[in-house]
Amino acid sequence: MKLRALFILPLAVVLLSACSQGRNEAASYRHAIFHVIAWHFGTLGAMAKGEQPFDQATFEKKANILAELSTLPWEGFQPDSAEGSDAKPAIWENRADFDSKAETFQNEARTLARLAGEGDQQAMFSQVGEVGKACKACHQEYRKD
Ligand code: ASC
Repeated sequence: MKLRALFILPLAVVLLSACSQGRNEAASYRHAIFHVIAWHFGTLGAMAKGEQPFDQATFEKKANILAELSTLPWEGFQPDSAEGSDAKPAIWENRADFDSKAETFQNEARTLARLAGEGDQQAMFSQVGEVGKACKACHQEYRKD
């Protein structure tokens, strides 16, 4: 009996962690999207701060990519997918607030893409700040440190 437990316990641990990995496909999905978002937003931020030379075509392209990407992570916030991720359970306790912050981020990203198309540098750079604020608003409340 003892010997059997010796084999069954580790097996149970492996199976359970495989299950939770499966469940956290949702977390992996949203994490991947946020990673790509951070990559493109990083360039936009660097241009807005003068840390990287401004290039209209690059800015516009990345602003458009960002607007598209901003719509993608949310389906990854499925119920019971907080575990093992940076997402706080508060997301699922305050879902309406979380959704409205997600909506704000998408709106700000869309505005940035529109402004990028219009080519007014000052407006574009200041809108990068608004997008950053929208990132931060959600991270402060709903992402673990
Ligand atoms: C990023 C990034 C964030 C946000 C945030 C904006 O590029 O990875 O989490 O911008 O810093 O305030």
